[in-house]
Amino acid sequence: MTTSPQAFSDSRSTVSAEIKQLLQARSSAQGLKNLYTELMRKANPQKIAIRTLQGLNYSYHDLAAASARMAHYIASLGLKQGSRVAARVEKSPEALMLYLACLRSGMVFLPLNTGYQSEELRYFFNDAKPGLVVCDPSALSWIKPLAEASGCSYVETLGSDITGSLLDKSAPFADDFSTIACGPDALAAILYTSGTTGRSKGAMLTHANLASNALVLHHAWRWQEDDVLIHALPIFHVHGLFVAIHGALWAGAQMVWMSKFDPAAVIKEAATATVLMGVPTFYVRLVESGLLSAKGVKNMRLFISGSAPLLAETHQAFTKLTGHAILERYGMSETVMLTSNPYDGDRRAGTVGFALPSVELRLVDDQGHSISVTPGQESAIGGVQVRGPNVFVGYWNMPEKTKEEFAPGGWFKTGDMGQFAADGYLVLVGRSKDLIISGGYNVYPKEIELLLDDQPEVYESAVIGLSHPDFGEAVAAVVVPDPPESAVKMGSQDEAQLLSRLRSMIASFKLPKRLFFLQELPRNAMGKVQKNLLREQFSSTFKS
Ligand code: MLC
Repeated sequence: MTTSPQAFSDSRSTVSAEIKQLLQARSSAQGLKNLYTELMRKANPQKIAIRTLQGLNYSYHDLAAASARMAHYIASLGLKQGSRVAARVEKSPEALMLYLACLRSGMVFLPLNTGYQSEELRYFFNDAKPGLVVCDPSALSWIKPLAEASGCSYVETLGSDITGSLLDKSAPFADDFSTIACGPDALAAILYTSGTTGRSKGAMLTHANLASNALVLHHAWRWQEDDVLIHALPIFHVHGLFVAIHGALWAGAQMVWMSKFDPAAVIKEAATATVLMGVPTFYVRLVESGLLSAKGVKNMRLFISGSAPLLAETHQAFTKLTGHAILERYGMSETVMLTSNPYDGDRRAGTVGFALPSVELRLVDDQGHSISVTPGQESAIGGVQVRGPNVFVGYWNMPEKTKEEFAPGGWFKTGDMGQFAADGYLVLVGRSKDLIISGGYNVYPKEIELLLDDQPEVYESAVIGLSHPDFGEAVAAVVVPDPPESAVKMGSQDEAQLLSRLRSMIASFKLPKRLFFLQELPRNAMGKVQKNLLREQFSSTFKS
């Protein structure tokens, strides 16, 4: 059974009609030709699109002109439409222009976390086979050989200070570019998410996936041209790249651009801005800063949280300090945004609200049967499944994995467990997959366990998420050394040594914040490691 809550009922049919029109087949005159065209439809060329804290202003004309020059440069390489452009670059307005240039030239944007180390990049390059790799100038010496080894012929640099060969080579080209009409089903981006097996999967998102979601959120969150979004998220993930940037551009609004999250800077800008999007850690740190007040944020109209569960106590503390109820929503790389608490009405702590217009949600039992939902009654708990124009088309190069993750009828299995409250709010109650979400980043334990188990002093390991006051959950590892009896002798020096070796192999957000040594892992009768017992044993590790 799918939900039909009242929260979005007013806008549901209008938005659905608009989406239908937008996503019409490519032969149609009004249909979606290119996401870029839709994103820039309301753009006033003279208007400031991005203001940086360093005092630089970028108009909508600047975004269009610079992305045109880059699109010309990319087109001049002779890459086939649909070629991948991998970017491991620091956050900058020019990095956003690169994304727009990829859309315009029919390339597939592949953003990569700037924390990724060489083994992680080797995997992404070998899997996605990018035609062009763009990296920070400081990383060229080690990224170029990795890119070339994967068969990539073009490697350019882009610094966060308006430097790099990409800008130099794009500079001579014209300021206008005829954006390619690639149609709704063309891939716009591939976002890698790690997986339960330890192998990362590239979620393929089309122009239609992203455009339909941007349109839905435009209405749901009442974006206006005079909005000013505080943009403090990284731009290599769905949240910062699609939800935040698409929202602002679609409305022709302005962004205040921060290279990273800093509570004092956010609070200063909140005096004149109108919208903030963040992961729960942003809100925890804002509350703790001691700088929040209702007066200080009186111009703000909306605070949105997502990518990880927001604690009810943070929700309540924030309301007490500011008078604002944070709007919590729910999404993932494969589906962009699925649900949202209502703009008008009760933004309920501990819930993720209602299915967005055009998004269908259902809960299924262990056998995969749809759980029926009776209005006015709390539903049973079940696996959350979704379908709609926002749902990705599959994992890059992984047809079997893609098949596994979809149920008959085109329902995508989110891996989250949920329950509908009597009045239709969705409550996420757990995960069916072994996944840790730390400060809004997903970490699959298997990837870290495989790495640990490869170390000579490790016999076996179990990676778990422990409750953490700042990151929500933190990665921790329980290690059985080789030989296991030596666990009793292991101390902080061994822990530091092992962690320092891992640091050069994985992005730091995946690095366990603590390692514990045990002689053996607790196992059930089937031989499965009982991670719940380990989580219990070490539960107070990060308690403040
Ligand atoms: C940084 N560190 C983290 C971490 N971020 N460790 C675990 N989890 C994280 N999220 C590491 C740093 O490398 C450093 O390690 C140490 O922790 C302290 O760092 P910090 O200075 O306190 O962190 P900071 O740079 O301030 O970053 C914290 C943060 C950042 C929360 C601001 O992680 C962030 O911007 N998160 C947003 C993630 C995001 O955008 N997710 C969206 C995914 S899309 P050391 O060892 O060097 O000291 C998605 C779909 C959806 O999920 O629905 O949105």
